[in-house]
Amino acid sequence: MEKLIITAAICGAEVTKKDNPNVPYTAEEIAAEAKRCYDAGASIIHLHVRNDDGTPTQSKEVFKKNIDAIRAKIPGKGPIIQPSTGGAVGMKWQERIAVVELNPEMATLDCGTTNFGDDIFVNDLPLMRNFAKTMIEHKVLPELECFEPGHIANALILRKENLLPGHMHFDIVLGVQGSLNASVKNLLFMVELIPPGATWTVAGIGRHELPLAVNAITMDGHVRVGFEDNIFYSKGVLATSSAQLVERIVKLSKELGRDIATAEEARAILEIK
Ligand code: KMH
Ligand code: ZN
Repeated sequence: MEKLIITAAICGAEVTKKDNPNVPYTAEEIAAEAKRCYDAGASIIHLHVRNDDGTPTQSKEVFKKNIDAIRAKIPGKGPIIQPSTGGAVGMKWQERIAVVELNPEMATLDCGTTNFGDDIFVNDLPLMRNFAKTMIEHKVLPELECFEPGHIANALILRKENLLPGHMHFDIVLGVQGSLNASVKNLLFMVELIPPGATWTVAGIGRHELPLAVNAITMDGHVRVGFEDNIFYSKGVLATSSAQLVERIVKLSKELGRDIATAEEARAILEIK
């Protein structure tokens, strides 16, 4: 099997220190958390950023401060940093996409509108085309976030329109309230829609993170864990760091006979030049 790419989603836009005091907010906290996850075996850092009071922001300047802090903490080329262009529900598309101007190696491209708890997370096809074009201009590899099967169909529309010319890497997010629920059956169904040559990772929300991750390890998929998706290590026990969740995936994957990709190996798998 291909080596396992572990993405650490260390911060998110919704979870707060009230939910888990270990959620990082400041650039210093985020850089330290990114380093812990990288040292534990994560090759991609999925990045949201916050104002110092913890409110989510898509400010390009704040992203730059956080990315610089991560790069300063980790010697060498370090992890693939994958900023979010999803941001938080309700943000304007102009603010969401601005981070791509920093030319990160990857960024998320959310592939369709979905219910998101009580809210609606808006990603219509014109917005997707606009984001995909901007990523082409800045040579950024999109991570195709799909919350339900129709989102994969949307990505394939963009592929046909030549707006996703590079390697296709899908992130199957299951268990967001109001969107497709998390089950192995739904994961299988989504995976079967993914075209040959593409890769995929799974992000199970809450208690679904671990079982879906273990299934992905055995299915030649990849895994995302971290506070954005899940704040617990086990029932009722808060995780001390997203790195604790990464460490467990490393342990389980090795037990299952699958080695962990370094950041350089992840770049090769994802065809990031
Ligand atoms: N915070 C969610 C509304 C992404 O990073 O692209 C969207 C999200 C997806 O987290
Ligand atoms: Zn995100």
